[in-house]
Amino acid sequence: PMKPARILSIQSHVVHGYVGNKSAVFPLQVLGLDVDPINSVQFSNHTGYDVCKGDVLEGVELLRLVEGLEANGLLSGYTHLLTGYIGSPSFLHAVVQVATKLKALNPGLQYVCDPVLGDEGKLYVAEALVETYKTQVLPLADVLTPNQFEAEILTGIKIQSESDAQRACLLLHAHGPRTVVVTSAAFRGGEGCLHVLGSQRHGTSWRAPDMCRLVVPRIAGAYTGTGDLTAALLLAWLYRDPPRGLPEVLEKAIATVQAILKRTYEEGGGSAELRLVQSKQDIERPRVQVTAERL
Ligand code: PLP
Ligand code: PXL
Repeated sequence: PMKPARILSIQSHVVHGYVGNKSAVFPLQVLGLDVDPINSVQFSNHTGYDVCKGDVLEGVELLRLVEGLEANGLLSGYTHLLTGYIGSPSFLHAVVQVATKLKALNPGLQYVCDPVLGDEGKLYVAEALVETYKTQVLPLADVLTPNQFEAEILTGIKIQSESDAQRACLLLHAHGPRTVVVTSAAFRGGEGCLHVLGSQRHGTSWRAPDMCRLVVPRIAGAYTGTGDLTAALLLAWLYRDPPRGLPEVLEKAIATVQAILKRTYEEGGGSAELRLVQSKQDIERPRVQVTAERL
């Protein structure tokens, strides 16, 4: 019997729509994991709309909430920390302090870090965050879920092929995380598809990590919150630990992402909010269409 999962999820809240905690909490709950959300911002909607209003939590305010949890003895029960988009260096520093404290209280705690820096060649956070991620966050992270661009920024490796992505994973492992999933990568010649690359280092040995790949059709449209959704599903399936290990984790998480994007495309025409609530069954019982190959 597994220890019941209790996740501290530090992510954005939006009143309307599904990014950050709004796209992570529901899938985690549907899969039976207990999640305590801390909202790092509260915005009317995601930043891709014409107007976005709301407030940002300061690092000291995050630390105050964590102090309250600690004073009631509620910090020691967490099995996972999940973090996503972080907008300021001071907030990232506070997250580093929280991760350090949680690990001191529970050495088995898994920190699942989505190092949100940008996409498609564009950085959308302050440059100063990159160095903090490299030097302070990576050593604490157990699971890292960069996209292709984020893996490039964190490693300095230009990723144009699968072997480039594999080299990037090796370098990321060397800085801390035992599990790395490059959640989407596009290579020349493969225009209509996206590659997902998973890599898992062995406990303490020098053996080469186990790697696997999944190739899925790219679903037309521009969606926001997909990365947040993917990281949450990977956390849940890693925790559930299916028999075939990482390849099966990738298959199940990505099957759900694809089902949700397909529904969002069909019902919303390619630029809508994720059809998350409508996809409850695809979260509970992903129908795997594409299998992951071991490399
Ligand atoms: N991740 C996966 C696994 C996908 O299949 C897709 C689209 O098909 C996306 C993400 C969305 O792609 P992006 O957000 O990179 O445009
Ligand atoms: O999905 C990343 C994300 C998180 N939080 C906020 C966002 C976005 C993407 O637009 O606007 C507030």
